[in-house]
Amino acid sequence: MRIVLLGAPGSGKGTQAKILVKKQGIPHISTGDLLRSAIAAKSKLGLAAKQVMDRGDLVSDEIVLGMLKERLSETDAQKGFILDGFPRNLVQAEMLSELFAELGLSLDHALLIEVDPDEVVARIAKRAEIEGRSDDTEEVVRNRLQVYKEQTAPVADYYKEQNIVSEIMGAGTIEDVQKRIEAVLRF
Ligand code: B4P
Repeated sequence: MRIVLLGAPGSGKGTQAKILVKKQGIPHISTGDLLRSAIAAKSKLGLAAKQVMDRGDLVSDEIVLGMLKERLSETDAQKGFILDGFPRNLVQAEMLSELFAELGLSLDHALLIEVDPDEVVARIAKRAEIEGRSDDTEEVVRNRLQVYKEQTAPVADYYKEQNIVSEIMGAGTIEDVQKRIEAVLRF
């Protein structure tokens, strides 16, 4: 199964993806995690990405697509995957469609997790206290939400035209959201 998770920062994409990995037996591929690993490895790419991420802006499409292609070519991704954080804009959505066409693959589900913006800010503030991520400060989170509204929200419409979007209410506990996702995937 090939799934794309869509939703604002803090909507629970990464959180739900980690649970789905266990249930579906397919890997979780997060472009945010791939970028954070590049930063931790202090690679040239990572250093360039860090400056962009610390502002809450999007890293260049070519860099992210390059990393993603490499990850998708690994053995564990051949049986399917949960894509988290990609595509982040319409250009990336088109790049993904082209890549899938080349590989003869198709997407089964685009799950759009919907959460109220105030809830998102509160969740990320809580994570900031625990993890101290440099892009989780209030000012940067507000920019990430603006970038989501302008650049990422249209991706849901792109997939709606393909009739593969399921809207998931992201309010409630992590378990509540998980149950809603499972109900959709059963069909
Ligand atoms: P990401 O790593 O994708 O960060 P995110 O949007 O905050 O999502 P994440 O998955 O971490 O959080 P979640 O909602 O699960 O991106 C970071 C940056 O990387 C971007 O700003 C950008 O610069 C760059 N980037 C990534 N992909 C890119 C791309 N394709 N192109 C260009 N740039 C890219 O969870 C948030 C918090 O909420 C957690 O603490 C969690 O515990 C909590 N939570 C989740 N569900 C909850 C619930 N139901 N109730 C209460 N709390 C909940």
